[in-house]
Amino acid sequence: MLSTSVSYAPPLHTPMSHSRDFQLTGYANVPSIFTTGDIAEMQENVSRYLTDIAPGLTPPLAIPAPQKSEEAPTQFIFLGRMDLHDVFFEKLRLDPRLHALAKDLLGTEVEAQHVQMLNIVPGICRATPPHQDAPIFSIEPNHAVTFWIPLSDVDVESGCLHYVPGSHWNGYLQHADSGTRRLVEDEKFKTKGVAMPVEKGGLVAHHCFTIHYSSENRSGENRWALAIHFFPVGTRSFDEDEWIRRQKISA
Ligand SMILES: O=C(O)CCC(=O)C(=O)O
Repeated sequence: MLSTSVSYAPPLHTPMSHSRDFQLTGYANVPSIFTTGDIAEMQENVSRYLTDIAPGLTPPLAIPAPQKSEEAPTQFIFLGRMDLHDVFFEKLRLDPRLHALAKDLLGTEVEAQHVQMLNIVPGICRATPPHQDAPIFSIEPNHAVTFWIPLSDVDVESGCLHYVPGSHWNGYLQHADSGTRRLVEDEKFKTKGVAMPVEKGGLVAHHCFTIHYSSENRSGENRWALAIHFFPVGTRSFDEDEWIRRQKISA
């Protein structure tokens, strides 16, 4: 029998702390949800998709990067609705680990909507500017989570996401000058974000009102990340103009 009592500090990231972080800050950093084998399989299937499927698709389902020269091979910066075009990505959309996490974060039964791929090609693509996902989704209730799953370790140097803590509390923010309703004022928010490096196998999750952006990719390698969106069961979707009309816009 032990003569001294030992107290153990709770682990830094329990599922409880993910949902608490998400509610308080509008995001959560979830390490090691996938195994090394899972990520290798995702990488193989993304390569196959890029070779066999993407060249037969047109924007917005596959968006090529601007070509540096006519001879340069096509590089894609965005692949949309991969779950509709390939059974591997349809299975990923239904992954029970992701569903359990999304249900916990949103506090309700969920449906996964889209599997997308986002690439920042170094030297060609700009960093992703600050924005909220809500106007892109155009849904009610405005309660959704994006899982962002990089296929390699990402840090500030290679274009990780940055989140503005607590920004989800303010609802929809329109940027008067941007010419697009999807962006919020760049400079103001770029100093407020917290960098979210992710190690391969982990993901970051953000609420649809959380302001987020990426850093530039200076790594010399493509920065591939999958994004999957989860909405509460029964969510209604609107035309974007109609959705905008329905919002109360925060200053
Ligand atoms: O991959 C990126 O740089 C941006 C991703 C993003 O904005 C999103 O998934 O909501």
